[in-house]
Amino acid sequence: MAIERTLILIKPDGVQRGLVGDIVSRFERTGMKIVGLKLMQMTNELAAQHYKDHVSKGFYAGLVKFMTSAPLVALCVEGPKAIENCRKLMGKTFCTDAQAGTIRGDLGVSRGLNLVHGSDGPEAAARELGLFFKPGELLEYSRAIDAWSWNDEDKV
Ligand code: IDP
Ligand code: MG
Repeated sequence: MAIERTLILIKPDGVQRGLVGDIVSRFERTGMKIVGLKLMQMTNELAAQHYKDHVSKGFYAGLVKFMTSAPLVALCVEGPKAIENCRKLMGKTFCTDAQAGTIRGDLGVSRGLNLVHGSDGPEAAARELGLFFKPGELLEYSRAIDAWSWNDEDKV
């Protein structure tokens, strides 16, 4: 089973609405491990790099304005198939379409104000983690409970 790392952002609406604890908990309680965590404000430069694939889209300007408007929380989450699992926990892009049980489905009612970002593949995860974290800011550590969260049998 591939152990992956992925970038999660709790967007400014999540911070403003006091949902940081709830959202972090949804990733944490799966057994995945938080290996990086910071409160920061996205600059226009960082937004341009992070959302470079969306630059030609009609919603790009509004997206950058939203993402730079107030602090966000950046997380690096590690675990088996972490990239796909985090996307599953987040739900569909627009909260209006996201299933109950997902972060966007449970906590949001908007389209663009959708609370979280999660990398959508291994290349994006590596690139995005490099934008938000310096190498020394992502830690390697074990927890006593790790063997009960994912273990060697997962490799079978
Ligand atoms: P994702 O966050 O589910 O991966 P993307 O298609 O990568 O969705 O879009 C990036 C972000 O841009 C979304 O999370 C959302 O905040 C915003 N966005 C995407 N499409 C629209 C739109 O049509 N209107 C407004 N905002 C949008
Ligand atoms: Mg995306």
